Amino acid sequence: MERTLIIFKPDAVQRHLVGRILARFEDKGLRIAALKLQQSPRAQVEQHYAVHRERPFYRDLVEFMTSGPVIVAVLEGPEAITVVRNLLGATHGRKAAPGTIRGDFGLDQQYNLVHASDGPETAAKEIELFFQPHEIVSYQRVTERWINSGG
Ligand code: 3AN
Repeated sequence: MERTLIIFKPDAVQRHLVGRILARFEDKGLRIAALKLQQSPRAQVEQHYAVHRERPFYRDLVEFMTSGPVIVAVLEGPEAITVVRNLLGATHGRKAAPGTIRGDFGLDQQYNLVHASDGPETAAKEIELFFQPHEIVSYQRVTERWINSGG
């Protein structure tokens, strides 16, 4: 089992797409382990995107991510990090394959709807940055054995 952090960015909230996108993650069989709406503090966003600090789009990105509320979530499942990245598609909405979330819902590079962790180390760091341990819930669904045979 893996955990990954996702952020419904301000464009997803403003465009009323959160429910439809969250449904895709649920449809896939991923388990919601944590979920909350927040107005992100600037310092938290700066830390989250620290790897992009030197990139020309960094300031705009921080402005965008603090421009309105976001919904942050932890999703759980086998190989959840890769599974979620594949569901999202390429960074740029215009290049993302049809059938992916970005491919179906967006045309833009910055307004690309959802962030998702890109590896196990970043996932652990990002989950710690956005959630207190008590906000993450471990539980079994009654459908579990029909979703994951262990293979
Ligand atoms: P991803 O979200 O696919 O992991 P990253 O980590 O390369 O993409 O970029 C982080 C965020 O920075 C993207 N989600 C997007 O909002 C923004 N971004 C990336 N590249 C650009 C760019 N060239 N111009 C503007 N914004 C960008």
